Formats: sequence, C-alpha cells, structure tokens
Amino acid sequence: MSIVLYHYKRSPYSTRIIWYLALRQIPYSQCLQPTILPRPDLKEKLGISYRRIPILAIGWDVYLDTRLIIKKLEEHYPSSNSYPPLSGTPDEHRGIEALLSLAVAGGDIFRSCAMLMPPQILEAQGQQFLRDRADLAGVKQSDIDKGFLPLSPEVLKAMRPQALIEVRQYVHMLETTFLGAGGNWLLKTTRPSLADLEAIWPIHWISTIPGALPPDFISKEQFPLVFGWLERFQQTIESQTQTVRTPPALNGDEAADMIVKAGFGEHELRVDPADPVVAAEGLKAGMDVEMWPTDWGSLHKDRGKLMGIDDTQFVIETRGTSGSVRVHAPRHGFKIAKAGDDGVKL
Ligand SMILES: N[C@@H](CCC(=O)N[C@@H](CS)C(=O)NCC(=O)O)C(=O)O
Repeated sequence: MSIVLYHYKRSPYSTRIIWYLALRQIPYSQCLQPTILPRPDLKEKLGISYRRIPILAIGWDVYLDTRLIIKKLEEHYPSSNSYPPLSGTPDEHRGIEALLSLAVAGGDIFRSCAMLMPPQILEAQGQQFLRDRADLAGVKQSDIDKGFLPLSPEVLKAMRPQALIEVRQYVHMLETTFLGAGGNWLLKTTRPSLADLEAIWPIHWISTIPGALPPDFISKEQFPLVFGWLERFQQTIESQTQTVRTPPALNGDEAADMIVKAGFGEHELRVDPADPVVAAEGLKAGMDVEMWPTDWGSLHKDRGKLMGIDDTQFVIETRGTSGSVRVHAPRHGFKIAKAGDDGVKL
C-alpha cells in the first residue's frame, strides 16, 4: 500500500502524523506543499479544494483531517512485528487517547498554543500570509481587500494573556496528574503511546519557537516533569527516525500519479437512508454533493459524487487533471449537502 503525505515543514498538525508514522515505522512518500494557497497539486491535479494540511493518501483513498488520518492508519496498519503498536491496551487507555485527541486537536489546546506565537514572528511572514490566513478564517476576499485580517500581530498581542493562562493550566494538569504519578510516559508504558502523541504535539511545537513561552511562567523550572517528557519524546523520535528511511519526496505529478494508479482502495460504503444527516439532507449515493469543514477553511468546499457515508466518514469522488480519487472526511467537524445548480457533474 503506498502512502503519500501532503504537508509543509513545521506544520504542527502534520508533525502529529509524521511522528505517528515514525513511531509505527510505517514507510511513506511526501509531497511538500506551499504554506499558503494556491496548492495546484491538490486542487488542479486531484480536484481537492479542502485547504488544510496535512492530507494523506493510502492507495487511492485520500483522507482529510488528522483525526481521520490516524484512525485509518490504525485500521490499515494493525500492530505487527513490522509496525509496532502505538495505541494502548486495555480499552481505558484507548478512551484516554480519544479524550486527549478531542481536547488537544479538536479543542482549545492547539488554538491557545497557536496564540502564543510571538507577534514579530507572524509579522515576519508578511502580508500575503496574513491575507491567506484571513481566507482560512472564512473572511470574504472583498473584506480582506478592505484590510480585515483576523490573524494579525495585534490580535496575537491581545489574545496572549488569556492563552498563557490556558496553556499553563494544561501543562500544570500534565505535570500534576499523568506525569506526577511517576513513569516516563503518560500511561506508564515502556515507550510513548498514542496518548503521549495526542497530548504532546502542540506544546512541543510552541516550546520550540523562541520567545513563545515566558521562562518565568511556563518553563523547565516550574514544570520539570513536562519538560523532561518533551525532551524524552524528542530523543525517541530522533532515534526512531534513524531506523526508518527518509521519506522520498515526490512532485505533484508523481504524487497524483501514484495515488490514481494505486490499485488499492477501501471497500465501498453505503449511504444509509436512516442516517439522520442523510435523511435531513435528502442524500443518495451517486448524487453531486459539496463537503466542507465547519471550523476553518469552510469557504473551500469540495464538490464531487457521493460514494458513501458511515458513522465516522463521508466519502466523495473528486476529479482532477490526473484522474479521480475518493476523498474521505470525518463526520465530526465536516458538513455535506447536495451541490447547488452549478455543481460539477462527474
Ligand atoms: N482539523 C484539521 C486541522 C489542520 C490544520 O488546521 N492545519 C493547519 C496547518 S498546521 C492548516 O491547514 N493551516 C492552513 C493552511 O495551511 O492552509 C486536522 O486535524 O488535520
């Protein structure tokens, strides 16, 4: 099964996936993307409008959102000698992993960490970047042109005090509960588990940005266990990365080609008429639909043919210049509806 990861360097959400792949020793190829739009490798070649990163393809199935990506990697790569497990047993460990994922990736923890980026670092990214992130926040082009930029150095300055409190509270919780109870890893495992990965990535990311965490408020002095855990995790990732090959870099054509010609795909899903969303939206298999994330990047709707829906995912078929792919999005945080009259016909 070929895996292609579309990402860019220093994207914290992508790092979550790169670390997952490294810890499980799953080989993959990568297709590096620009940090701002346009991304023709996705939009033109595969017909994918979703504007967030990372995106991961396994065979000819393309997965949006790191929550679904991890779930699919867990399913497609069950634990074996070649692919060591990350997710815990017993079941209660899996419950903790799921709750951490909800709180950290889906909840406020990442957002609060992002608000700690020093304003001068954001300023150095330039106006194009701020305009791009205004689009990400759902601001219409005409308002961006009028100078409405919801992510700006001024906004970061204003948000920082509260974000410091939120992040410190989170770090304090880790220090005094999971790590305070002893052991190298959150669930007292012998190597990092999925719970460590789910908890660590935003705090690790922000701790590597100079000036983000004030040394007199969130540092090794106040939280020795958390900072020791960050170091240990970093060392584990480094030693793990040495044992797996560096992922080959593909250009957009090579990546799209590998995906459309993969010859492996997930089994077909049904569209169950009893599903509440299916019933409310009047959806049927084969219908032209639009699918989009409801939090950020919602102006970028994917259009395609509805292939299936189950409890965890929507699946549509999109078409680009390289061919057709099946695009999967999680149910949580995404919406699907019949395409408008100008909907594409596949
Ligand atoms: N819920 C998404 C969030 C992904 C996300 O927000 N990624 C950031 C990069 S770390 C992003 O897409 N930023 C805007 C962009 O790159 O266009 C996931 O879990 O994958």
